Amino acid sequence: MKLSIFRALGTLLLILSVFSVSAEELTVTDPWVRTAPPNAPALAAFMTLENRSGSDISVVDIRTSLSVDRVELHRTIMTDGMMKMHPQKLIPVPPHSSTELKPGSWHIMLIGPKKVPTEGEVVHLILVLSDGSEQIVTASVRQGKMMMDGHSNKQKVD
Ligand SMILES: [Cu+2]
Repeated sequence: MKLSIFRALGTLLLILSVFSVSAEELTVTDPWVRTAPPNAPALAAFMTLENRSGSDISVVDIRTSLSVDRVELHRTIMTDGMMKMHPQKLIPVPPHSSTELKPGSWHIMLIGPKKVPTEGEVVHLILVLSDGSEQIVTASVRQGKMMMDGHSNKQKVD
């Protein structure tokens, strides 16, 4: 009797591990959302994505617990001597390497927040990966440099 329960449990664990393979291959470190004034038109989220697998993984979409108009994937690139952000279709994480989302580089843009969260609050982000799997990330809201990466409150976010 006990044996069959263990066997059933083993089978269940096996099924669960098969379903979570892709999520485990992408490791997310230090997710955070940068503090912004209460009237900010957009918020930036950052984290480090590490791909431990031998194949390409990319983040193709983001959903969030925060009420926003939309979410975009951005990359800040130096253009004509100015740091400008460009919307991207995906954030690639090559095999056995990392992509760092940080000010002045790749980032997630939460556009049109109904209410800007304050320092210390948490924001849940769901990363939708290229293979259709999803990974939930809890980002804490904290201060970061504002002017380094082409974002300012005067800048148009579209
Ligand atoms: Cu941006």
